[in-house]
Amino acid sequence: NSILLVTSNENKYKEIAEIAKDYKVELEWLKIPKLEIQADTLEEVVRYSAIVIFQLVKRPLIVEDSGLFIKSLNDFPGPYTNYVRRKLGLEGILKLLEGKNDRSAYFKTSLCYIDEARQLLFNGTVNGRISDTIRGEKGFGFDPIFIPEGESRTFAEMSTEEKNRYSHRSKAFKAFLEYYTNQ
Ligand code: ITT
Ligand code: NA
Repeated sequence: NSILLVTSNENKYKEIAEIAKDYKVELEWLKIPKLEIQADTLEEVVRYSAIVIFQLVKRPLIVEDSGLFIKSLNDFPGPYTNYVRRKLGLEGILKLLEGKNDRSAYFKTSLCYIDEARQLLFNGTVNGRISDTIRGEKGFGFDPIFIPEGESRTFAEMSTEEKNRYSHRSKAFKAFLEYYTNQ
């Protein structure tokens, strides 16, 4: 009775596997893209993906979608983070923030668990700021330009364990795993 974790992103899987070690839940990685709709919220994206994939595989599963929300850009790129990463990249974001004093931003993860009986949504966020330069080799995506509150290092300068102490993803998954293992 394991739960499928649906993601094409190996880094995500590694971060989540590290968290799940501390819980009596078995996660099985299903490495496929999650069929994303274009929507203005992460919640809508994961809900839809979960339903569509559940109809195909008919087993309990989790999908998650994450995004970077930058305050001085009116929370852009948010649900469009993937697209912006591919089209503008890290340098593109740094360019958009040139001359702006407020570099605050947050990462958010929405995860959807679905089985025969129910659909559950959990969120996690981490506040922080966009760095002035690209720093660090670890992690993925926008990690080299995101500094969580209370740190001077970017996520890309931290080990998986350290990132998990702060991250949006670890908060969302811990909330789910607490709920799921205590029901
Ligand atoms: P899925 O198969 O799970 O969809 P993905 O890599 O496409 O994998 P998302 O759509 O959730 O994942 O990610 C949206 C974008 O946000 C993408 O460009 C990621 O690189 C970036 N991102 C997500 N989580 C991140 C994190 O923890 N740190 C840095 N960037 C992140
Ligand atoms: Na996405």
